[in-house]
Formats: sequence, structure tokens, C-alpha cells
Amino acid sequence: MKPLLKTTILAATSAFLAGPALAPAHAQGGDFQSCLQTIKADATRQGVPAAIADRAFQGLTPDQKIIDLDSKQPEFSLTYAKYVGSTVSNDRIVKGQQRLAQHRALLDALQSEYGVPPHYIMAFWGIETNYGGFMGDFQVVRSVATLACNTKRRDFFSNETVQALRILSLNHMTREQMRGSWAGAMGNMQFMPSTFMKWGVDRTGDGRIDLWNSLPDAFASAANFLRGIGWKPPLPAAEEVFLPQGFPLDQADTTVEKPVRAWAQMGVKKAGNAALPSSDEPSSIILPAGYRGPAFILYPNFKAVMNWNRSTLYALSVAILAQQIAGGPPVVQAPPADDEPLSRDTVIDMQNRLARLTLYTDEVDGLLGPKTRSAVRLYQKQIGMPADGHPTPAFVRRLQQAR
Ligand SMILES: [Ca+2]
Repeated sequence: MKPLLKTTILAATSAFLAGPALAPAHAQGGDFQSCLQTIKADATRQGVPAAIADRAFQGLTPDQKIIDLDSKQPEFSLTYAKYVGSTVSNDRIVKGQQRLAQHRALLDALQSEYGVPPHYIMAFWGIETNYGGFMGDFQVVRSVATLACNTKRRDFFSNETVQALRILSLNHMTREQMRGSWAGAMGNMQFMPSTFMKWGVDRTGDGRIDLWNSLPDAFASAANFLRGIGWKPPLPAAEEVFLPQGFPLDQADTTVEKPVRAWAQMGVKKAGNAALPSSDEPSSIILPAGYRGPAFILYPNFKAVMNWNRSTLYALSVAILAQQIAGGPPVVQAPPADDEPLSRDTVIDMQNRLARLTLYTDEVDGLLGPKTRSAVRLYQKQIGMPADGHPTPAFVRRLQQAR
């Protein structure tokens, strides 16, 4: 799945996902109709009967609310503390445990078929829709058609519209029933139409994939999707770790991969001091709230979770929630209380200053991505701060005072 699109958490994650603001192209009236006709031609080439497309597009108008939501850019980056605090609540852990017990037999069967553990399916379900509590009430065809015809992401959403028409043509849902987030993510697991078509599973065998009302269909589809995007037993996606004194902070970066065993040899332990698994799988260490906050080891399944949603904080939240749904411990190390989100303007200013120091050569986009963090790390080394790549307000002040 591409970034930008997982909208149940869009406000929360887009600072980590999004590219620069895209001006809407504003197809109105006739333009919108001719755009729909182009999509219809694509759809019929992919086997959708013209009558299905005509019925789906009948009376359809672009939704200005969606255009506005799409053009909105987050003001602030998010901190680990805020993001994980809001996605992994006590209530969500307890509900996840209850749901898991309730659907145990089905989830165990899915684990033996797909290799995806029950607590991970529950964690995705909890974070995507609060266990089916908010699946979105936008008409999906209208959403994806609006985004195809009125934004600059035309190719991506034209295909999503074609896939939505295919779902209709296969009789899984009616246009009216097919509802989702404003960007077209549908049902319990918030699948985009293309994800639905590629990975959806009819677990109940009634001939329809129903990701809204059938939990067997929704859970099996999630398990099938996760396996398809790389999930493999037995390691989890991530776990909290304790780093030894003097651990080289520049090793705590997703670009640094070592066998799990090599981290263990450096003195890295699970939080609580248990040994890391004896494994030669490639893994990384990250410090999402800087060196004063918790450290995590990312196993290969972290990449599978990132293929579901390309946000590090999203993937961490899934792993943390899953572990606690399974009865495991909460995160031990608290994040620093004085960590604050940086505004877009602050990040732009920081990128400009780091560029003038020839430490940052990428686009000045106001987003706190891996390249910006590497530049932060380089400057931290120059001035003798712990080089964790995490720009705190104190770091920003030091940089602003630099000559
Ligand atoms: Ca079904």
C-alpha cells in the first residue's frame, strides 16, 4: 500500500508519510464527468460491465470536503509519546484481549494457515478502526473518484476507482453500502479497494468478501494481506530493549542492520534484562524519542507492518499493542517529558540551517524523515551532543545560535 492513504490515522501519521502539499486540480462539472468517462474506459478494459460503471457514477459529484481534507497539511510533527499514547490506550488493550478470547478458535485457525499470530490481527483491528467502532461513512466510489479527478494523485486514485468498480461488479457490496474513510479505506481493517481486490478472502464461503459485517472475512483478509506483504513467524515485529552503557548511538538507526545475535553480543537485552532471541535475522535498533526514551529492536516483521502503513510510529504502535494484548509487558522506559512536536516551519528552518552547514542535501520539505535525522546526527556529533538523530527543542535552539 502506498503512503498517504491510510486515513484512519492520517492526521496522526501524515507528518511521517506525506510528500509536499499538492494543489488540487479542481475538476468541476464537465471536467469531472469526462474524468469519470476515462476511468470507466479503464474499468471496462479490466472486465467491468459498462452498466456497472454507469450505475456507480450516476449522479456522482466531487466531494469538496474530501478535496479540503486532502490538501490539509499537518502543522506539527508527532512525538512518539503522543502517538503511542493515543493509539495504545488501556481501554484498547483490554478490548483487544476480550476480542481475542471471543474469536480465539478462528484466530488460531488463521495462525496455523497464514502464520500471523492472533494478537497482531487484533492490534491492527484495534488501531485501524477501534475494533470496528469507526469504519468511516464516506461513500468509497465518490471518495476515490474525487481524489482521482480533483487532486494530483490521479493515477493512483484512478486505479483505486477502477478496483472499487470491480468490487461492485463482483457483487461484494452495493455502492451505497460500500463506505469508508475519506480516502477510500474500507471496513474493519481499512483496506483500499486495490488491497481488497488483491488480498480479500471470502472466509465464510458465501461468495462475497464482506470486510464490513463479516469478521471471518475481515480477519482472514488481514492475515492473507500480512503474509503477502512479508510476515513470517516466529519473531514479533519489534520489542523494547535495554542498551548497555556506552552503546554507540549512531548504530541506532534503521539503516544499520545486524543479526539479532550481534546486538546481543554488544550487550543489548530485552527490556527487563531477558536475553534477545538467538537468531541471525537482520534487525535494527531505534530510539524513537531520542536517547533518553525507550529503545526498540526491529525484527524483519517490522518491515511487513510498514508495508501495511509506511509510518514508523504506526508500526511501533501495532507491535506495542499486540504484545500487551498477548499479556506481555508494557514499555518500561518512559519517553522524556520535555519532548515536543516541532512545527513544519521549525523543521524547514532546521533543514535550511543544516543545508547551509552542508550537512543536509535533500529537499527542504518540513518533514522529519530519515535524511533529516541523519543530518541532525551529524550536527550533534560536531557540537558534542549525544548523536541520536532526534531533534529536541534544545537541539533546535543550539542550531539556531550557530554561526
Ligand atoms: Ca464471505
